Order: sequence, then C-alpha cells, then structure tokens
Amino acid sequence: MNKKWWHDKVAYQIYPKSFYDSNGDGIGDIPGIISKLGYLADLGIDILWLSPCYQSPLADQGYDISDYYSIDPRFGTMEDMERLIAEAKKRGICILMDLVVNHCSDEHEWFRKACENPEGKYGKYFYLRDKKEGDLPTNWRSYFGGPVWEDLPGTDKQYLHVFHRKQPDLNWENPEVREEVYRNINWWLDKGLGGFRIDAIINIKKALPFRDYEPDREDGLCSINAMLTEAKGIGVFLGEMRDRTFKKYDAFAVGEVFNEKPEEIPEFIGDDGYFSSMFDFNEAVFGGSEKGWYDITPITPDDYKKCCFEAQARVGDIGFLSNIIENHDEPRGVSRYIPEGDCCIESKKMLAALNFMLRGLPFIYQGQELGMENVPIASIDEVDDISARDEYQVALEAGLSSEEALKVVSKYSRDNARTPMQWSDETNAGFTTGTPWLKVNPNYLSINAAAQMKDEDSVYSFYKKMIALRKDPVYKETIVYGALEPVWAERHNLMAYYQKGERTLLVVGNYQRDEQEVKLPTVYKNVLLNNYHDIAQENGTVRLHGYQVLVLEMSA
Ligand code: TEU
Ligand code: CA
Repeated sequence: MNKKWWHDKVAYQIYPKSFYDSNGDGIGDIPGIISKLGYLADLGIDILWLSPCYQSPLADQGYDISDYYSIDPRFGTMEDMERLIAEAKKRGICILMDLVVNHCSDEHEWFRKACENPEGKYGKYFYLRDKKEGDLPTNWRSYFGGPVWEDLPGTDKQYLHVFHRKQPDLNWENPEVREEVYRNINWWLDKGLGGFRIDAIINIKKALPFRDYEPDREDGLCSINAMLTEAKGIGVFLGEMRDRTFKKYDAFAVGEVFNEKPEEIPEFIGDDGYFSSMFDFNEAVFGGSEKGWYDITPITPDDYKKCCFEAQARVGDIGFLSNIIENHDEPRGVSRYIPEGDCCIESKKMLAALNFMLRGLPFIYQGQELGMENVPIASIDEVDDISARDEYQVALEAGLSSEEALKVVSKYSRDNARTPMQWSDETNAGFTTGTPWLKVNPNYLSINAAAQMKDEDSVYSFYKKMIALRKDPVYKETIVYGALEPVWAERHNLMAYYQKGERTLLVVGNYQRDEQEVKLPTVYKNVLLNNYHDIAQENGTVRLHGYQVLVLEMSA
C-alpha cells in the first residue's frame, strides 16, 4: 500500500446547522465554525468534513442542493466559506465538503427546466417516465417511504427519487450530467478544499432497464437494495470521476458506501481506488431489517466486536477504512453501543478507545468527544428528521402502539445526532443566543465542552489524549500502519486486539460492568491509555474494572 498524506490524520465531522450560531438566528453557520477553529485545532483535528451548506430548501437538511455554486444564506456567504478554508489552513486543517450528486433539489434550475420541457436537454438530466394512471413505472420504495415515483409538475411524466420527493435523482448515464458534476468538483477544489465526503454514491448506478422486484412489505413495494444488487458497472462512473477530479489534485475522497462486495474493495479503496477511503458501516447496519426500524435487532457488545473485526479483516492492508462511532444519520454511539443503563464516563471512554485504535482513519462526529447522548423525545411532533417521521408511520402500520412507535423513533432518529452542540452550561448550551432550530438536549448542564475542557478526567480530555497518542512520533507508525490482530476473540464481553508494527500495542476493553480477568501474553512496557487511575494486577493477570480500557505497549 502506498503511503498517502492523509493516512495519519484525525478527521472531525461538523453538522453546520447545529454546530455554532454566530448571529442569534438559531441556526449554526460558517462564521460560527470559524470562531471554533481554535477549539478544533487544540483537540488535534486535521481534517474537517462539513455536511452540506450549499443553497438548499433544506427539505433533507441540505442534502437537497438547489445551487452547487453558492452557499445558503442561512449558513453564510461564499466569502465566509473562503475565509473558513483559509483560516483552517493556517491551523493545518483542511476542509472537506459534502458531495451530493446522486440527486439535486427539485428547486434546482435543472429540474425547473425539465418541468418546462421534459423532452429538452434538461429532461435528460433526470429519470423521467410517462405517467400511466394507476400504474407506477416500478414498484421501488424510496428510502424515506412511499414509491420513488412522483408526478413531474405541469407534465404527463413522472420522475424518479430514491430519497425524498424533493430530491430527484440525476441521470448519471447522461454524459452531460457527469460533466456538470466534474466541473463543480474541480471548481471547489480550485478554491483550496482538501477533498470531499461523497454522499449516497452507490445509488448513482441503476439497474437498466427498470423493472419490478419481489415486494417485501404489505405496501407491495420493494427496497431499493433489490435494484442496487442487480446494478452493474458503477466502476465506470467512479473511475471517470476520480480521473477527472480528485486524482489531479491529490484530494481526499471518502465514500459513503453501503453493501460493497468483498471483491470490490481493491477497486474502491486500494492503491488508485475510486476513493481514498470509505466508511465502515458494519456496526451501524447490524441487525437492520427490510421491515423498518421497529424490527431492528439491538446490537450487543459481542456483536459490536464481531462487526469491527469482520470489517477489518475484509479490508486488511488493501486500503484504509474510515472508522466512525456515529454520524448525522445515526443515533449517538454511546446510547447505541453501550448496554442500557451502563452509559457512563468510563464506558464512553472504552468505546472511544476501542474504535479509535482500529486500523483506519478515525472520524469524530461533533459532540462525540464530549460523550453526547441521545435526546429524550416526548412526542412525534418534536421530531424533525424526515426518515424518523416515516419510520414512525411504518411502526404504527405494523401494529405498534403510538407509545411503542415513539420508543423506536427515540432510539434511532437522526435527530439524536443533530441536536445543538453542547458548548457550555449557559442558556441553549451556549449554541445560540436565539431560539435553536432543534431542541437542545436537556443534559447540557452536565455534558458540555466548557466543563470538560477543565476536567482532566473528562471524555473530552480522553479524546485529546487519544489524538495526541496517534500523533506521537514514537507510536504513530504502529498505530497508523500496524497490522490488526484480534486477541481472545471468543471471550464474552471482551474486545481486544494487537496493533503490530515497529512496536507492539495491545488494546483491551472490558465491555461490561462486572470485573473481568485477562492473562497478558507478555509483559507490558508502557501504559499508553487507561480510563481508570490504576491497573489491578498480579503475576501478569489483570483484573479489569467494569468498562476499563487499556492501551499497552508490550514487550515484543
Ligand atoms: O445518506 C444515505 C443513506 O443511505 C441514508 O439514508 C442512510 O441509510 C440512513 O440515513 C440511515 O439512517 C446520505 C446522507 O448521509 C443523509 O443524511 C441523506 O439524507 C441522504 O444521503 C440523502 O442525501
Ligand atoms: Ca446563524
């Protein structure tokens, strides 16, 4: 594997709307991000991924772009964006924007022109089909519920949207569409971006000609996955995009890739892959069901371990995964991966270390470094997330009571990660002086950055230590390029692995509240991380405290 400039970096995801509001309108913005660059640099962040802040009606919170060349006024101006890129660079931080090109917004000029003249140039930018009364072109269910087909306003046609109806799919088979995309990517890279996170990219290749698949619910529709499994040849688009854009700039590109086949990994993230890296979603998708969120099987510590090791083994040293505990589409990791009732400072640090020390590029989602948790939801009316609102209906239709359905939504709603960043114990967690667009988690009085920055034992301080360890010249080579080797893989509620490179590191976490003993294979030379103040040991046997995690340098 060739070494790349970004291999030893630490990345951080910002959800602009909820990060920091600089002007009191209740919406986070780019000047707000600029004012927090000091915080991010101090934490040790090198790469900053911004969820979309382009012009958008925000039907899906910016993942519906109406102009790829401008910044939405709610987030700031193009000058703000340029200033952010420049100010970040001064601190050694590079910016990634979100590339959302499976679809645009129905308020984009292309779509408006397609409505005006579906037979013209812009009609070919989308997937249009003739409307037949009582008969949809296909029986696919959109990710956010309901059929993927919607009437094209003012015409006798329908258009395809695999996400929300306000997110019409772009027709990647049309070379003109691809040219538009590449031109935009290069335009941004010329502004000095470090690269992109690439949204929902697996969806750009459709199985043609369109056909129906076996329905998988009472609604007679089928999951998009049925069509995607059949779609072949996405590599032609992805390779072309790489060659025309990222490659020329040595930019970083991380793909939001679901359901990749093992044989595709070298093409995707090997040397000269389509992407620099791709996210590991193995833990996030565990237990998923085509029926809906209400049917998800909750993940246990043993499942979590298995998912991590499986993903690591699949990729090996072919390339670099990007490891996450959460993102803006997922519940808070500490609320999901730590058994109910056990979410505390120690267990949060354990989860952090087990994930952060894996081979790959660590991505921290805003507030994760504080151990932010899921938000209590009292009623479905409080929920903003369009996918959670749909899943609530799905649960009701499946026969759950409204109370049960609300419980499901509380657990998995994307709002959990989207509540405002908890900066301090001041009003609205110091996020805004106005009314926040989404309710602040009431636990901000005890979980906030200001308090944790002063506290040596906080989750924040632990993240800072982990990041510093990854950058320590003595251990960097081993942590970044070491080979991961699971240890005691069959032990219950214990997750442990070696990182073997120039040095030998052992990462071991007691994934339960009860103590647990391990007999160390060799003696250790140094304790690099410990979420307790002591190590209880006798003759090489360590009695791990509940949720204790250790990173040890072993004698080889
Ligand atoms: O997500 C793609 C995607 O597949 C998600 O629908 C994911 O399966 C789901 O959110 C898990 O709960 C991307 C973005 O990250 C998401 O925020 C957007 O809504 C979506 O694309 C459409 O652009
Ligand atoms: Ca604002």
